[in-house]
Amino acid sequence: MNPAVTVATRIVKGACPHDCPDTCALRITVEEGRVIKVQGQADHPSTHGALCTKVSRYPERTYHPERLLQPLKRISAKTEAPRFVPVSWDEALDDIAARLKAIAARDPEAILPYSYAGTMGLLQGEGMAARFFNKLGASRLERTICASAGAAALNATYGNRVGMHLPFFAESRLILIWGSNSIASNLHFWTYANKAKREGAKLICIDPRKTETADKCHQHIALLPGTDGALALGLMHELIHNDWLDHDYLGRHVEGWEELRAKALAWPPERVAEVCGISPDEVRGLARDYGQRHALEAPAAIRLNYGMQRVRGGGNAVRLIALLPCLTGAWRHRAGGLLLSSSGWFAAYKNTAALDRPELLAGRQPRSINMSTIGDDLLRESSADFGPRIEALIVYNSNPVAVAPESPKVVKGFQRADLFTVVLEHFMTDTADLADYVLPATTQLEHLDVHTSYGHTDVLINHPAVAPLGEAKPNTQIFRELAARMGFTEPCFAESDEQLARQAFTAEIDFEALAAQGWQSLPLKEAPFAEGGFFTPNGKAQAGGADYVPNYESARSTPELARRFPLAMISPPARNFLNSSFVNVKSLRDIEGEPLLEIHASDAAARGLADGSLVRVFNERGSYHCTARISERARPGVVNGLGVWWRKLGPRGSNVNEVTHQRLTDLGQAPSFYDCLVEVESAGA
Ligand SMILES: Nc1nc2c(c(=O)[nH]1)N[C@H]1C(S)=C(S)[C@@H](COP(=O)(O)OP(=O)(O)OC[C@H]3O[C@@H](n4cnc5c(=O)[nH]c(N)nc54)[C@H](O)[C@@H]3O)O[C@H]1N2
Ligand SMILES: Nc1nc2c(c(=O)[nH]1)N[C@H]1C(S)=C(S)[C@@H](COP(=O)(O)OP(=O)(O)OC[C@H]3O[C@@H](n4cnc5c(=O)[nH]c(N)nc54)[C@H](O)[C@@H]3O)O[C@H]1N2
Ligand SMILES: [Mo]
Repeated sequence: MNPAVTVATRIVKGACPHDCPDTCALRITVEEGRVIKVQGQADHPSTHGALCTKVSRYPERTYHPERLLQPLKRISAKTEAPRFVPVSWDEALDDIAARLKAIAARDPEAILPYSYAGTMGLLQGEGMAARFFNKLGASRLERTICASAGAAALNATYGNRVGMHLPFFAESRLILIWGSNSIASNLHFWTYANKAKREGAKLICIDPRKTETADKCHQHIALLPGTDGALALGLMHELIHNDWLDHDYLGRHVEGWEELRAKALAWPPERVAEVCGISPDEVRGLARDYGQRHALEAPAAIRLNYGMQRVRGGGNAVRLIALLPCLTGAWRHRAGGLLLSSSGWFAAYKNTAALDRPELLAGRQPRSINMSTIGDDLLRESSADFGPRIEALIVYNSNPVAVAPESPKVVKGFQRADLFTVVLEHFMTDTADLADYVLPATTQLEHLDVHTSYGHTDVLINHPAVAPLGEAKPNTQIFRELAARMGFTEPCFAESDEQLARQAFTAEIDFEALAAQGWQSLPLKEAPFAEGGFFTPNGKAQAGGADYVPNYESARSTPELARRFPLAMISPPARNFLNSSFVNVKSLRDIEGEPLLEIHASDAAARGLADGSLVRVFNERGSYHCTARISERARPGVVNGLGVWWRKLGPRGSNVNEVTHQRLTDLGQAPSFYDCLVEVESAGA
C-alpha cells in the first residue's frame, strides 16, 4: 500500500443527480482535494456497486476544460454568433435583480422560471428556487416535458404514481419490457430482469425499435409508434375470450370493468394487428403468455417506461396497460403487476411545502405556462387570455433550446431582442448561447443534496466531495443571493443547504442514519395491491373512460399528410447521453459518433440512400441533417432519430427537435415527440 495515497484519500457518499429511474448511490474517491473516481456504492441494493458508462465519467464532466467557472454577460445581438465577457458575481446579480425588479413592478407574471431535471435533487432542483419565484409571484411552469402523460394516467387509474418494487422483478416468470430500452436507460432494472431470465423467465420486448434490450429478450414485438393502447385492448379481448381472468380480483378491486370489457370486445386480434402493424398471431401469442400464467405460481410483471407515452394517446395507452394486471390478478404476487414510476411512494415522506414555501404566494395565483409549448408561448403577445408577454426567463437544470419540441419556434423565441434571459449552467449549451447572463453552477461533486427516485424506493444523500470549482455556486446559493438583492427578507431565504436538507423528509426518515449510510429504504408493503387498496377514493382501480386514441400524425389518422411525409419518426435517447447532458463529454461523444437516423433497408433503397451518407430529415415544421444508418433496428415505415444532440454539435447546427411538434398528449398536457411524420432525402456529400 502506498502511504502517500492513503493519507490524502477520502471516500464520500453521493447520489447520481441525473434524470434516470436508477438514482444510483455513488462512492466518490477524493485525492488531494480532487475527485479521481466515481463508482457505485456496493451496499446500495439496486446500485450494487455498478454505474453506467456515462456517470462513471462524471469526473470528466466536472473537470471538463469547457466548464463554466465565472459569470458571463452577453455582448452580441441574439441573432448573431454568441459573444460573452466575464463579469463579477456582484455586477451580474445587481444587474439581473434590477432588470427583474423593473419587470415585476409592471407584472411579475411576465417573468418565467424554466427548469427540469438536469439534477433531480430536492435542493438544487426547486427548493430555494421555488421560494424565490413564489415570493416574486412569477408565472408558474408546468413541468410536463417528460412524464406527465403517464403520471396523469397512473393517478387516474391507481390514484398515485406507484407500482411494483424493483427487486421483485428478479422473481417474475414473465416480464413484458414495454416502451423501455432498459439496457440503455434503466440499467439497474435490467440486472433484475436478467436474473429472472437466467432463472427461466420469459422476456418480451414491445418497442417499434429493435433496441439492444430487444436483442437480449426472447421475443420482440415491433409495433407502430402510438399503437400500444390498441395492443392492450387486443390483449384484453383475448383474456376475456379465453377466460384468463381473475374474476374475484376484478369484482372486488376494479371499478368500470363492464365498460372496459365492452370496449375490449371490439378489438379482435385481426383488427389490432392491422392498427399496430404486427401479425394476429403475435397478439394471440402475447395474450397466451400473459394470460396463462397463474398469478401466484408464475407471476407476470410489466416494466413500462415513458417512451411509449410520448404520443397523442400516450395517457390512455398507459391507463389500458396499467389495468392488465388487474384482469389477471397479477398484483396478488410481489413479483407480479406493473412498474412505470415509483415516485408516488415518496409523497408521504417528503416535505415539499417546507422546501417550496407556497405561503410566499400570499394568496396570489399566478398563471401557468406549459414548458412543452415554450416555442409558441415565447412568441405570444399579451392578451386577456394569455396574460402578459413573457419578458424574462430564468433557466436552470434544463436545455430547452435543444430538448423542447419544434425548435425552429423555440429558437425564434429565445432570439427575441426584448427577452431577458438568465441561464444557470455547467456548460455553454444551445440555451446558454442565447442568454443575456450565464451563471456558473456547481455539479453534484461540489454541492449537498438529497434525492428520491422514480425507479426504486430509497432516499439518498449526496455529500459534497470537493469545494466549488472556480467561482461556481450551487443553484440554492444563486437564488439566495438573488433573493437578498430583490429585498426578500423572510428568514427562509437565509437557510443553508444543510437546513434545507434536514427539512426535506418527514420524521420517519432518520436524517443522521441517511447521512451516515448514504441511503435509506422506505418502509413499504412487498405486494402493495395484493388485496386491492389502490390510492383512489374508493380503493378500486378505475377502468372507466380509458380507450385507444390514435396518433396526431400517422398513415391511418392523416393519410394525406402521410403521402407527403410517409415515415413515422421516433427519437429515443442515445445510450451514452442523458437527454442533452454528456453530449459535450468527448469520450462519450466518441462512442456515439455522430447524430444518426436508423432506417430500414427497404425505406433507404426506395430513396436511394446509402449507409453512412448525409441525409436531410424534414416535414412542414423544419428540417435537420444527420447520417443515415441502414439498420435492422428500424422497422419498415419507422425511422429512429437518436437524441438528443446539442444543435451546435450536429452537422448543420440543428437536431431532431426541428421536426417534432408542440401538440399535447390526451392526458397530462405532455409533448408528443414520437408522434411525428417525416420524409428523408439524400443531402449530398
Ligand atoms: N442512457 C440514457 N438513459 C436515460 C435517458 C437518456 O437520455 N439516456 N433518459 C432518461 C429519461 S429523461 C427518462 S424519462 C427515462 C426513460 O426514458 P425513455 O424515454 O422511456 O427511454 P427508453 O427506456 O429508452 O424508452 C424509450 C423506448 O420507447 C420506445 N418507443 C418509442 N415510441 C414507442 C411507442 O409508441 N410504443 C412503444 N411500445 N415503445 C416506443 C423507443 O424505441 C425506446 O426504445 O430514462 C432515463 N435514462
Ligand atoms: N426529440 C426528443 N426530445 C426530447 C426527448 C426525446 O426522447 N426526444 N426526451 C425528453 C425528456 S424525457 C426529457 S426529461 C427532456 C430533458 O430535458 P432537460 O431536463 O432539459 O435535460 P438535459 O437536456 O439533460 O439538460 C439538463 C441541463 O441541466 C444542466 N444541469 C445539470 N445539473 C445542474 C445543476 O446542478 N445546476 C444547473 N444550473 N444546471 C444543471 C446540465 O448541464 C444540462 O445542460 O428532454 C425531452 N426532449
Ligand atoms: Mo425524461
